[in-house]
Amino acid sequence: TKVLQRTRDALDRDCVMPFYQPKVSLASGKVIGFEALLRWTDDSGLRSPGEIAEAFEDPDLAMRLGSRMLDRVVADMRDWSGSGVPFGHVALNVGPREFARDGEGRDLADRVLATLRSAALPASALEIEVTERTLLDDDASIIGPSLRRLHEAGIRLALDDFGTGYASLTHLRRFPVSYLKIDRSFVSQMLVDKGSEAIVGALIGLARNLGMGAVAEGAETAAEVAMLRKARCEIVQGFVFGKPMAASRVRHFLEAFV
Ligand code: G
Ligand code: G
Ligand code: MN
Ligand code: NA
Repeated sequence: TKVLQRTRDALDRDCVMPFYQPKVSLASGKVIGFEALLRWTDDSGLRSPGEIAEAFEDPDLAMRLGSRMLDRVVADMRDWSGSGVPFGHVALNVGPREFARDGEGRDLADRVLATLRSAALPASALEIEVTERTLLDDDASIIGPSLRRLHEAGIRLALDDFGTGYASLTHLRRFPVSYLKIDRSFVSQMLVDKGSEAIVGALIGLARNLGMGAVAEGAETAAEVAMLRKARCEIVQGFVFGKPMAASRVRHFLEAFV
């Protein structure tokens, strides 16, 4: 289809890259890391992953997109490390198709750990984000073992879009989840809708009681941040602190951030 061809073109032209959105600790007020978000470009400029959603369902293209993102993220972290940019960590989104074994029989954990090792970066520099759907898709039992090996190596796992899916809570306990990321749809309604406020509070409490951290996504205003602070949310990500930016802007962003 057109989407798949467009994705192939973008990969072949080396026009797929990560943008980075800051994550802020409410306790320290500091940037503790960034989420890597895929961006691609064509003649009309910067495009988002939603426009190539179909490619993430294609086994071959999903693997190519995933390995391009991993390579670029690790290269950016190596550059930042080398020049003393205190980026904290980078959280990489990984979809269900990206766990497959490659031509050399390596699974996601093999690829991630080898790539980090080749750049002499510690496992703590990287986080992995998956959605509930990815955990539910684990029919071949490849995802669970990969995530456990990554966890044992020191890579933290965050459950993305939490609250919007349909994973039962027993799922949470079968996987080594360190953070729950509270979906933007709740955070953006929190000030105007009592139900969303209650859900955000409940999810933060759930994370704490399970020994996990809570990350609120999509905060756009100081009032939302104040409410999240009151609800004892540890980490906030959203336009209020910064939009996704090119790797080349991260150093300046950190220097200017107060
Ligand atoms: O940045 P934006 O709002 O356009 O992202 C849209 C969606 O694409 C988000 O749900 C995000 O999780 C997903 N996404 C962003 N980057 C990646 C990536 O590198 N890999 C995968 N699998 N999904 C991504
Ligand atoms: O699904 P995932 O959480 O991986 O994707 C995050 C998406 O949400 C990114 O595409 C990012 O651009 C977007 N996003 C992040 N913060 C905000 C925000 O404060 N407001 C809005 N509208 N979108 C946001
Ligand atoms: Mn995410
Ligand atoms: Na999310």
